[in-house]
Amino acid sequence: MRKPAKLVIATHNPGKLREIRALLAPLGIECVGAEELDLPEPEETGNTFVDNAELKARQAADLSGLPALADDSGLSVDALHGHPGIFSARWAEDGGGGRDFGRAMERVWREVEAAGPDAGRDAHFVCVLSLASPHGAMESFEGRCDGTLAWPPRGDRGFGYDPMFVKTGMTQTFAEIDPAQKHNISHRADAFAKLVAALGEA
Ligand code: ITT
Repeated sequence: MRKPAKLVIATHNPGKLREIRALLAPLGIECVGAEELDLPEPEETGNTFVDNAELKARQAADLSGLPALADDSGLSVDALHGHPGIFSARWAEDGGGGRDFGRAMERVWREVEAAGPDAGRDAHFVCVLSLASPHGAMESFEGRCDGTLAWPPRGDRGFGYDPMFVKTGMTQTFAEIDPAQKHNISHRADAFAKLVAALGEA
């Protein structure tokens, strides 16, 4: 796919929107958020990160008539056989239409402790970025960031599970470091580098 002049960022998550805008800024692409266009939030019916990223990108491209970039991401914990994974946002649902990541992180930690000390504390974030054209083309790029879980959660920057995630080789959580640093080393940055390389080759 060629580098688009204008792109819909097909997410309703303000934390992701901030990060994707920062990643796209150097590319000189005009970005518009899904909420600015009043696009509905699709139901994530897929069984994989790729399925869900592609269904979000496809819906936004079809409804807006513009190329659309969607992100499906999550935290996969080894001791929980990859959970919450694609259910990362759903583990935070508070029953009243909102999200409570404090509660979601507590559930992760509770289940990790229940798995016992031998299960370890390793985890990784996954991010799939899907770029859909309104004419039917679709390309997806997967990024990953390995690390370990920290408890209790630390830091008030970032979003989602950032306060309990320490990237391998680091000591601070993703919620303690400067967001600009996270943008260089995260699962989203990894996927984004692959996307940019593919656009450069088009
Ligand atoms: P959209 O579908 O509208 O993009 P969402 O929040 O529902 O927003 P996902 O279904 O992809 O997105 O859910 C992924 C969840 O995983 C997200 O809500 C975060 O809490 C978590 N997550 C993803 N990337 C993260 C990151 O960089 N840091 C911390 N948590 C992250």
